[in-house]
Amino acid sequence: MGVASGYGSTKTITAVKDTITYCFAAYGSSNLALNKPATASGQEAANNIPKAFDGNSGTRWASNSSSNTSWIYVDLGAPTRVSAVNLIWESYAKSYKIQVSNDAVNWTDVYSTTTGDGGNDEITFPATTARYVKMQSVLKNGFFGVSLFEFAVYSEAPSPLSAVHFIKLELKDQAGKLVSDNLYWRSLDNKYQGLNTMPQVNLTITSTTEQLGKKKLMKVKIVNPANSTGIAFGLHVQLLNPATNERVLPVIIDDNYFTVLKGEEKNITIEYDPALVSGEPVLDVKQYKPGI
Ligand SMILES: [Ca+2]
Repeated sequence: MGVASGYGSTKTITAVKDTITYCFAAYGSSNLALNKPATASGQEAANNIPKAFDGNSGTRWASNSSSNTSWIYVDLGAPTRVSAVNLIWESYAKSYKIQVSNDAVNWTDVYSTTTGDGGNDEITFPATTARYVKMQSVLKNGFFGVSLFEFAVYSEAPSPLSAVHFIKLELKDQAGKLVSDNLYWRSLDNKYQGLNTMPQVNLTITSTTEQLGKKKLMKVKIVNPANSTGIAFGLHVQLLNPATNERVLPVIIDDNYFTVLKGEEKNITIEYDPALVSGEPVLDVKQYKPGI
């Protein structure tokens, strides 16, 4: 399916005891410039420098100058990998540069344009290491100076999400032990049509069976190879009677209708009564398809 190009991107959150909610962007990396100290060629009292870095696209920095060459830079605190900037303009520069530096004196251009048209500029450039990231105006557009609602800096370019996408949440304790593991699917348009066009994935399935009193216990390992075509969504596991192709019932399966991401595996057990099956049961694993 249209798996987000950000597939596999992860975000680790260090939660504090009693912190029960945490908001985070479900894509790309986080904004490195958020609430970081910054410097500019000038500012308006009401529209001051921090307002370009407050994560609020309703507040802005204004240069308070009619100069063409206003500038603003953020201090990330330490040399940091950067490869993308997002500018949300109020009053834009037609011609401007993005520059980086490690001493706020010597600046290197990583991006420049002479055809700026304001709005939202999502800029990417080859990854580099820098402590300071600057927007240097060369030619403003409006009568007044330049003004930015937001100036965000990323180590990785934010990836656009497909309409339907998956969110995997893992909760680990301080020792790194997995406490809970949940997978969610979400649709930006509330239609979930993308689930119907996901490719069927070639899974590697192996099983062993052992006697468990009068019952038998089948241990099943389902692997979604790292180079597969995508996510194995909504896997339905059942045992079939080889003679009739009918389901063997009842069986006790410790999980069902689960999803296995690329490069991951799932282990389940199926307990059944061999008296209900003539011969060896057939293990049937089906991925979600519309209509079944
Ligand atoms: Ca703002």
